[in-house]
Amino acid sequence: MGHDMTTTPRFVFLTGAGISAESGIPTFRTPDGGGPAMWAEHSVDDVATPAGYRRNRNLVHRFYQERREACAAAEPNAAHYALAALAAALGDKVLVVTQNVDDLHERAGLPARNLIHMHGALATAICAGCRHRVDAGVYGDRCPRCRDGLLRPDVVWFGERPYEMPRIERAVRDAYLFVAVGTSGEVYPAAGLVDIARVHGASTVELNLQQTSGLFDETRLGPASRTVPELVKNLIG
Ligand code: BV8
Repeated sequence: MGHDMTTTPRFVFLTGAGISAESGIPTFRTPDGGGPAMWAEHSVDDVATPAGYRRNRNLVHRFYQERREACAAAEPNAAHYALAALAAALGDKVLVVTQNVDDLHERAGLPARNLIHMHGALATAICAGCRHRVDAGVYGDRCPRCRDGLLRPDVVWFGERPYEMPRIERAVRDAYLFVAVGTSGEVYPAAGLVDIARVHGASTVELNLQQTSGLFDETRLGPASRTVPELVKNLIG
């Protein structure tokens, strides 16, 4: 999944479920008008942990297949497009680290080299045995490479190591500006990135509907579809 970054990113964005809320994709913990929060409808233990997967693979496959379908029916919003425009203007100086597994950043035009899915992606499946990754794939199918393992959601569950942490931490350490968009800051190690940014001298900004913690230099309240384009306009004029 990795791409070597020829230039050290200076503008690092951490996005969470809130950036996709206005695209109609439910967030995890905060009912955002659209419908119930995701974890209000499904037990985290049953659908987002390795133990839950071992207990009932079909339930987990259905949960992620439903989210794939919801994601396919959703469209990127102005916040996703604004980050793609920023990357088009500033190239490798921009890195978006998303906790989201939807593909709305990609569909808004953000290049793969400017994006890290630290919690995985619905667009790919991975072999539970040999970790071979395939595009989409049908969960539960035999792995086309080892023919032994079964394809599982390519998603980082609780208790599993998030993807590309060394690259993410390096970028956050070197950032001028660290912006958290639409995340509750409840899940680690993602929620700890702002501390690393601040300790290494970055300016830190939170874009959210509500302030989540006092850890940011600045909190700008409002829907991401307004606050992200405004901030991008500040950055590229
Ligand atoms: C790990 C799966 C170790 C994919 C998810 C300290 C250090 C390290 C770990 C831990 C720690 N303390 C506890 C832990 C364990 C655990 C954890 O953090 N638990 C929490 C609950 C206490 N962390 C882990 O298990 C992680 N793994 O640490 O492994 C390790 C190390 C080495 C080797 C082996 C193991 C793994 C965490 C990843 C879990 N997977 N998802 C999926 O199904 O999607 S997490 C899940 O929550 C999502 O992926 C999501 O990314 C994440 C966070 O949610 P948010 O994106 O913030 O969404 P939320 O609904 O919470 O908030 C939405 C926000 O948007 C709100 O603030 C709202 O106000 C705002 N909003 C809404 N609408 C808008 C808006 N903002 C702007 N505009 C709007 N329109």
